[in-house]
Amino acid sequence: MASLKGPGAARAYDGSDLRIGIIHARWNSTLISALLDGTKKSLRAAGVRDENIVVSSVPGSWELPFGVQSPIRALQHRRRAPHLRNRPPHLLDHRPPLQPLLLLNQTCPIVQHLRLRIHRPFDALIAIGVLIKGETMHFEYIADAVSQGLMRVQLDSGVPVVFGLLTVLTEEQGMARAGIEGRGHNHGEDWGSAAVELGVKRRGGG
Ligand code: DLZ
Repeated sequence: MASLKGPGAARAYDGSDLRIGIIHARWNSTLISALLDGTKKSLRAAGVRDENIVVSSVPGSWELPFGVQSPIRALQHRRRAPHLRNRPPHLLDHRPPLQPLLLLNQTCPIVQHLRLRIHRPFDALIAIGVLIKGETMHFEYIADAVSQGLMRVQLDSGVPVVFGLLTVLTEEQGMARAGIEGRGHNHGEDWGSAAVELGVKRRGGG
């Protein structure tokens, strides 16, 4: 029988002009890797260009709210302090610094265009983590704090933060939700689609 779960059918949103940040935890790396692949697959399917998918990691899920907040803060800081604009991009932005190019020709339109892209904010962020319940209360504390933290970042900043945190009781439950070994459904695909839909809507589209 078909499952009733999931976001249901949505119209196709065009992500070709969106910039999406993915911040993932490194704990439970097999599951994370599959979820990351699923997320990128659906972003690309919606037209998001590879150069506009910026991936970064944090040690564990506990660090996800901070990891998601960092690029937003970095951009706000640059806006408030124009004299810092020529500094190398924030560590979440893996493209090389453009400083030498800027020194070479401050007025070149291509350089200006590239510089704008580097300083362009994210349209949506996706936080990915996997918490597997152990024998202690660790799971409950982290799950609750991370959920609250991610919600806070998205409401305080106005940048959509997709909740890609799996909170599972067993590894098997995680595998089914990461679509590993043909099992279940890869939830990362839903997270990518959600980011595109929210990014488009935030811009007033859809
Ligand atoms: C410590 C810990 C534990 C026990 N379990 C997980 C987990 O299942 N998933 C996860 O993403 N992270 C886990 N961590 C690490 C914490 O999230 C965090 O990285 C450390 O406590 C350091 O702050």
